[in-house]
Amino acid sequence: MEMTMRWYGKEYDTVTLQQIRQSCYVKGIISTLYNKMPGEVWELDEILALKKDVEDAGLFLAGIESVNVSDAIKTGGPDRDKDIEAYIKTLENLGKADIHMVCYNFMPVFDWTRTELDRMREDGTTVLAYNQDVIDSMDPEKMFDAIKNNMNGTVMPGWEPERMEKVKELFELYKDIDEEKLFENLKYFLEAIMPVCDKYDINMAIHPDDPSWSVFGLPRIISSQAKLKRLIEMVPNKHNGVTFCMGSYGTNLNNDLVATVKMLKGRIHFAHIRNLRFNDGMRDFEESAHLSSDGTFDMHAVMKALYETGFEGPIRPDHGRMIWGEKAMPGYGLYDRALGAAYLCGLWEAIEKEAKSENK
Ligand SMILES: [Mn+2]
Repeated sequence: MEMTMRWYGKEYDTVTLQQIRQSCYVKGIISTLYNKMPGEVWELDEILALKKDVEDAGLFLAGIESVNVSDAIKTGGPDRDKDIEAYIKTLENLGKADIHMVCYNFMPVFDWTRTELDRMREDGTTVLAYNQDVIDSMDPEKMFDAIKNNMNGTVMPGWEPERMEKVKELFELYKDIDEEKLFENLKYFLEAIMPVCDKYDINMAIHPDDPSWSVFGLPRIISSQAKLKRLIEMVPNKHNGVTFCMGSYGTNLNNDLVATVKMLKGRIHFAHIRNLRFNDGMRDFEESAHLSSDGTFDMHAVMKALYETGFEGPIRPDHGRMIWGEKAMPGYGLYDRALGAAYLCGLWEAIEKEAKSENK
């Protein structure tokens, strides 16, 4: 595996590349071109400029999160083919820049959903949290305002103001889209882009729905082992893979994380590792520290499953808590993600050394 950290670019991130490098545990950067709208082509020189920034800091660009998919592609609208053409051109330019992992999602209207961005824990740290009662009583159009007022003055990916101003229109756009239709549109998209992925060896890594169930009545298709099986079987190409986002699949306690990793052998191209603490079954949970004992998941078992299935891609500590008074984008401070990276590297080293000594 390659230990990485997500970085929001010079203009938006409170964390610098130099700070990330000094963590020592993190060698790779996951980033994107934040000025790009879905459907726009990424030019080669723009990609190379991002790559240069990262390399000048002594790090490497391990992949893109995300190249966003337009609503026309997700809904099968009139501009679908035009947008797919632009997407292919972008992939081609990424391939030319020697980038081989692209994360994306196929979620309608809302990206990830949380009801609190700064829930205070007993020790004074704050974390992102989800409460189903809040969602059940909320008008989806108010969701954006609730998120916006809690962003510490930053722009959260997936919650861009330009997009959220159009929430009503977006719901209208998806009104006839059910799970079947969404799967069909995803298949159409993947089949169209596979040739360019084959040519440049680009691993596509779809991000799961977060939380892994339907919110506000919208269809969500990347949420369980059965649906993941359908995804990888419907386009049987190794470049059609997934982001194993543990904190997203894990929101549904019925998802067996270790079994899911094993089932996805060879098709996990990117891993987001995070722990959750459940307070009221699945109706209320918060993003805990990475440490197994602070949350619900057995982090060692999941890392071991990744190791045993031969995972070699980029991995990143997912959201972190806000600790030591840091002011940053919720979930994306430096300190707790660095602690997470150190912990995950420690687990990996132990697992690897143990496996090698057993094989002697
Ligand atoms: Mn994730």
